[in-house]
This record gives sequence, C-alpha cells and structure tokens, in this order.
Amino acid sequence: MKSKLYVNEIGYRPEDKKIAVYCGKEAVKYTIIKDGTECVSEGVSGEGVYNSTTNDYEIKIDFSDIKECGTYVVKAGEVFSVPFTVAENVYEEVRKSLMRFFFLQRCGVELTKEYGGDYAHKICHNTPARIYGTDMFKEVNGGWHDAGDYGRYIVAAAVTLAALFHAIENDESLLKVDMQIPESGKAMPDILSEIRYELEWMLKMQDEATGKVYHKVTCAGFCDFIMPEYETEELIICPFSLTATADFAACMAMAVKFYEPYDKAFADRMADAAKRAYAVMRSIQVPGGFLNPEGVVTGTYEDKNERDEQYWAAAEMYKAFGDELYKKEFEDYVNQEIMHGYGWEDVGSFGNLAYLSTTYPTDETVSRKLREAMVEKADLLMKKCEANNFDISFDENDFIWGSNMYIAENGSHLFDAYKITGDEKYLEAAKEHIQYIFGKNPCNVCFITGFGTNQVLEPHHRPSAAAKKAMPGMLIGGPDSGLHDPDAIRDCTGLAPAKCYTDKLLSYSTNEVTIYWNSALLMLMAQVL
Ligand code: G3I
Ligand code: 9MR
Ligand code: ZN
Repeated sequence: MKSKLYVNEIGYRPEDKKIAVYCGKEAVKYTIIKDGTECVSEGVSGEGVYNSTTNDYEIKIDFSDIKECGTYVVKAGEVFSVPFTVAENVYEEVRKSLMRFFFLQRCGVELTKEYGGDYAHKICHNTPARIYGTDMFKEVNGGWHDAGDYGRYIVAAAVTLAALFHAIENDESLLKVDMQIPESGKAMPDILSEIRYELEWMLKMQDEATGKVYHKVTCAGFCDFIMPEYETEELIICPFSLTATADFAACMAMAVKFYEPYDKAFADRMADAAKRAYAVMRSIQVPGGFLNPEGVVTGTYEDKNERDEQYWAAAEMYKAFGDELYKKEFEDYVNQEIMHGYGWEDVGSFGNLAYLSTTYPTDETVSRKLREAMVEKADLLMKKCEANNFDISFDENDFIWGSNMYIAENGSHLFDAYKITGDEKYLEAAKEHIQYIFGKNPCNVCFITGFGTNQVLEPHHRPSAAAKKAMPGMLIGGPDSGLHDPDAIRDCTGLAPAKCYTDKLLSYSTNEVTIYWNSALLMLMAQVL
C-alpha cells in the first residue's frame, strides 16, 4: 500500500521550504533519514488538523533546515515517504521534459525515431480540411495536437503561447535550453522555434478574406487510441468564433517582439494578422458563444463570457503597437470590470499584465486599480492556502476538470501579488503550488508523467496508449470532483474532492493532458523557481 506521507517527489533545492504532510490525527515522532541510514533530524509533530477537501486529518512536518545535498526519506510514526533528492539543479530535467512535450505533440509532420523516440510517427493530418458546411477545402497543416486527442483548437493554442511567452520573460534561461529538436543549433532559440511551429499553424487558421479566425480543426469525432497518422477521417474546420479571433489577436501581438530580432518578415506578418483579427473580432457575435455545429462532437472550449478575451486583446494590442484606440478600449473595459484568469476560459490576467508592462504611456489610476485588484485576488487565495494543510489555494469546490492548471494559475496570481507588493509571503505560497504538483498532494502521486516515484502510468493520451508507455513530461489534469467520465464515477464516487483522481486511460476528466496545462506550469516554474 502507498504510504500516507506526502512529499515533493521530484525534490528540493537546498534553500527551499520543505514540508511533508502526514495523514493522521495524533501527533507523531518523525525522523529525516539521509542516504538510507543516517538520521539527520528528528522531532515530534503537532496534532492533526481537519481538511474539508480531503476529509482527513493531516499534520505538516517542516524540515526546511535540511540543506545538505543528498537523498532523503521522511519517517513519521511507522510510515515512510518515498525517497527524494535535495540538490541545486533538481528541476532542470523536469523543465526540459515539460518543454519537449510540445515538440512531441507536433502535427502534420513525421516524428522520426531520432527525435520522437517511442512516440515516433509518420506524417499525420496533412490533407486539406473541409470548411464546415461547404465544399471548400483549406490547407491548415501543422501546429500541436491539443491534448490526449488530436484536435487543434485556437483558444487553447493562444493561451498556451501566452503562458510560454510569460515563462520566457520571467526566466530567460529557457532561451538556452537545448530541446533536442530538428531546429536545435540554429540562431533562433529552440523554444522560439517550437513556438513558431504553432504560430505558423495559427496563421493558417485566419481567413485571408475577412481576418476572422476559425475556432478549430478536428475530425467529426474522437478516434481510438491510435497513433495520429491512423486518424484519417475528414478534417473539418469549424466556424469562426469571437474567442478564437480575440485570443489570436492577443497572441500574435505578443509574439511580434520575440521574433523581430530573428525574422522581421515573420514578425511583420504576425503584426498584420493581429491587427486584422482585432478589427473584426466584435463582428463575430454568436449568441452564447461557439458551440459545436451539428455532426461535430470534439472539444468546444465553450465560453459564455467573451469579454475577457477582448479585454486581453485590447491590452496586448496596445502593448505591442501603442495606438491610442487600443488603450482607450482596454481602459473602458477596466472601468466596467476588472477581469482575471490565466486559463483557456478566463484570460483577463494576461490583459492586466500587458497593460502594466507596456512601455507606452498608461493611466496611473487604471494601473493602480489593476494592481489593487490583483493583490485582492491573491489575498483571497492566501486565505484558502491558510485553511488547507497542503498550503494550496483550494477549497472543496475548486477541484474541477483540469484542477492542476488552476493550481498553477493560482500560483501565478500569488506571484503577481509578490511582484506588486514585494511581500515574500505570496512568493512562498506560490511555490507550495508547485510542491503539490510534484507530489505533496493527497493523491500521493507526482502529477507529471515520467517523474517521481509514484508515477502516473495511464494518461489519457493517444500516443502514450498506442506506444503502451506514458510519454514523459506531461502535466495531467488532476482531481475533478465533478466525476465527468465513467471511470471517475466508478473509482471516485464517495471520495473527498481532492481525491477524485484515477490513473486510468479512460478517465479523460482526471487523467488527460493538454498543451495549456504544461504551459501554465512552465510559467509558474519560471516565475518562482
Ligand atoms: O467554470 C465552471 C465553474 O464555474 C463551476 O463551479 C465548475 C463546477 O463543475 O465547473 C466549471 O466548469 C468546468 C470547466 O471545465 C472549467 O474550466 C466544467 O464543468 C468542465 O466540464 C470543463 O471541462 C473542460 C472540458 O474540456 C470539457 O468541456 C476543460 O476545462 C477543458 O480543459 C477540456 O478541454 C478538452 C478539449 O475540449 C478537447 N481536448 C482535450 C481537452 C482536455 O480535456
Ligand atoms: O479523448 C477525448 C478527450 O480528449 C476529451 O477531453 C474527452 C471529453 O470531450 O473526450 C475524449 O473522448 C472520449 C469521448 O468523449 C467519449 N467516448 C470515449 C472517448 C475516449 O475516451
Ligand atoms: Zn496530427
């Protein structure tokens, strides 16, 4: 049986805060054991505290004083933790693996054995796609498979790239990572080459005539657990949407400055695409937002509130191009309602960061309002952290589909407050969200495939299933108390919200992966590690 003593399974750097969580009510004696035998610290814990998200009593064991590099285990009562490392560069490998995932998700190209390894596949999804409801076909090859499925969705793509751009801005060392991709060794940093692969596809998803952007390209339904070249049903381009067009404008505007030094023509192409999309986005009003047209059942990225996407676009357009119009439009939105979010559905925070970081003139009152709202948001999260023994900003209602993305996103909100106030308590709180993902969680698993001792083995990811081996470096969705698939219903009914997770191939609502979950984690790691 797995132990009930949860630690960060990937490890700690010498100066990091180190907390193990023991599941139990009565105080226990604990020891920290180095290299298998040496007891380097011991003590008696406090008493268990009830946690409504796990329906357990838990005790925190703080061993932050352990700073010497080595391999350790924690023993509390008769329970041992998994072994973990303390070392300076302990996160290097996981970072690279999380980055490399994007390469492995490439569509429309052959992944050779040399670069693709166990996930090598022939060229896929390279036939022209039918524009829904017409007899017209368009070539939209390229980009990354979204997730465990092989669809390609603009909303998902745009927020993924936004998070990756923020990751680069917070940690320039990402520009030096050798991702072992075919473009490695060129002047353009690998991460920018990889992002460009997605941008080139996104550009194809914009209608030349109108500047509007198609919502997605997928087959009519989801295929079996096969490698992508075997999904050969007709590709369908679904109608334009406001969310896709606004997110596209925001993302293209953001991308311009990263590519200007390497490829001015490409940067100009994106600037033009952004402006055209922004100019038409509001004309794509569909009541209730995008929904699947008849006969198509793939992901919808359905979004009832389309204002935050326009808010984000206005801010990025202003930051990139400095036109007074964009400034005014963003400020008008802010004066009505300040929005937040770093996920696919709510993107307001990207807008806030853009406005606060532009080098063009801004209105001090608007900036102050934004900063105050961001700190207020973080303060609400801090309250939740204090009430949760795992030091995460979640209560029992927060474990929804893709909960691990919201864990990462909340970490970024806390980081924002740290940047604004300089108060380290927010930074410390943000870091605990990473510890949770790395293994200090009541599911007792490291939520990144291929890492930790208690690993995710059966992710809902078609190439992994086809290769019979979990692709490494994928952040999985995590607990979802909504029980949105039959396996979750079977395995998790009656469990506390924080434990509604099952490592089963068919549990897409708890055990899938997506490009924008990996990017959310990379963004937070770049900010706080
Ligand atoms: O926003 C509400 C919230 O207000 C409410 O309290 C909560 C309670 O359940 O639900 C929240 O909505 C959930 C939403 O995710 C939050 O992001 C929905 O219940 C939930 O069904 C929805 O799940 C989305 C899922 O598609 C189904 O639409 C996931 O976020 C989204 O990541 C996922 O995306 C899929 C793509 O469609 C296809 N490709 C794979 C990808 C990952 O599973
Ligand atoms: O594989 C699909 C996954 O990417 C989606 O997130 C999920 C929800 O839309 O659907 C998955 O596909 C399943 C489908 O919805 C129902 N039949 C089984 C499919 C594979 O598990
Ligand atoms: Zn493909």
